[in-house]
Amino acid sequence: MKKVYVAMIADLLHAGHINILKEASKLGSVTVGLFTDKAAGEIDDVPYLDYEKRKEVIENLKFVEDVIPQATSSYKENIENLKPDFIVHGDDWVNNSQRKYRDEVIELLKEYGGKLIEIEYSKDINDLQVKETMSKLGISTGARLGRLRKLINAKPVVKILEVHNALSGLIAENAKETTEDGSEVTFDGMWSSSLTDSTSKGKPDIEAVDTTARLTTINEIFEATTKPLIYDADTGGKPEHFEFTVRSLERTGVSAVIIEDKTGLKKNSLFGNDVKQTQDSIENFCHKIKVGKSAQITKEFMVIARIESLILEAGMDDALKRAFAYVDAGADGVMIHSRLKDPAEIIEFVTKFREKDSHSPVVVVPTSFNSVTTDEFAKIGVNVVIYANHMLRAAYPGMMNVAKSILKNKRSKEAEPDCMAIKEILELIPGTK
Ligand code: SPV
Ligand code: MG
Repeated sequence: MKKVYVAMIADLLHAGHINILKEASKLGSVTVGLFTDKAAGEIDDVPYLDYEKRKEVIENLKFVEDVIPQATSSYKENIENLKPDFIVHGDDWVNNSQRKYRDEVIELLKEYGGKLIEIEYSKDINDLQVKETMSKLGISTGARLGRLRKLINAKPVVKILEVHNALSGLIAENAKETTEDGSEVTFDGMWSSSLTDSTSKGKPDIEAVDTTARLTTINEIFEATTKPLIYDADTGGKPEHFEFTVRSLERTGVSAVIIEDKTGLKKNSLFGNDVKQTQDSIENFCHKIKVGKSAQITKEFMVIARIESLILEAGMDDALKRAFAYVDAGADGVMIHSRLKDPAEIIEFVTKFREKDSHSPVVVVPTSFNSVTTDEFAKIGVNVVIYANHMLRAAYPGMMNVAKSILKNKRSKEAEPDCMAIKEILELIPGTK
């Protein structure tokens, strides 16, 4: 009996998968290399169902003899161990971001005379279409909430975009780009920024917009999107109040809250010491973290502690001391902030933190140190990168320029090229026709 190897993620099993497995079984005994969540994360596709659940489905298919994990997006290890006579794959990878793995497979098979069989990719049904249909149906509160932890565990780095209303939420949901290496990339989730939510409500970023108003924005965003959201809760307020904030966020389906270790009247961090800002004591802030952690009901919700030592020029040692203390107090991760253009202090912090703590998630907000790429952050051990204010900062100048152009020209004709076409806006939101 010939050995046949088929690698798949099989998150949402459909006729396309069955066709490949059926064809593969005609060649011999089929072993499925089931992508682990981490392996799928490497190709920017984190499954909704975890490995064990997917395995249960696949191993019960009549075309499948055995299921083994494929732990990386490269097929090398499993090919070398198994030496299959055939590898069967859809022909879609000839031209997509997985081409490099295809090239490697061809090289490896050549070494012992194995053969690659490519089956015509089912255009009428594929993963992307199924996922798009699913996202139109929406997502349950619990599934959205739990998604962030899954993404952090599976992906080299999680990319988060600021949102301040449903429309910017739709950009985070739908924006897609192909990078230089041919990979198709999307954002993984959203950031409800205190700065941009306050600004879009015409208020300063000083905790003046209350939690109810913030949650109204989030509910509007959640009606139009499916991706997970991280909530900027400023200082978290008094511990007694933070307890209720955690409950409300969880009930809404928010995945994580970030609180910063400041006290008194909060000002935006990017002011640094240009304005009066006071850092909380380690003891008080650890207490607040503990209150938040004991208030949550689900096991997936995350309380992330944000360290302001570099912002307030309290030094690297203070930043690290606080990071370890906050993790000990139960924080599910730390966010380190800096307002310097030079990323050196952020890199130093992450490197030193990782020397002692290899697993706690680290979050960065590269508004000032914007020269570093998400891949570079991933390499030094950052887990989550938040682009914290860019949607609102992009929208405002566009709107102001058009408003001024109408005033200047006493008509809107000149502003038209800077506006989205009417046809486009009419069709932007599905269901308007
Ligand atoms: C926010 O987006 O509101 C933040 C990040 O807290 S920063 O503005 O950089 O402080
Ligand atoms: Mg903020």
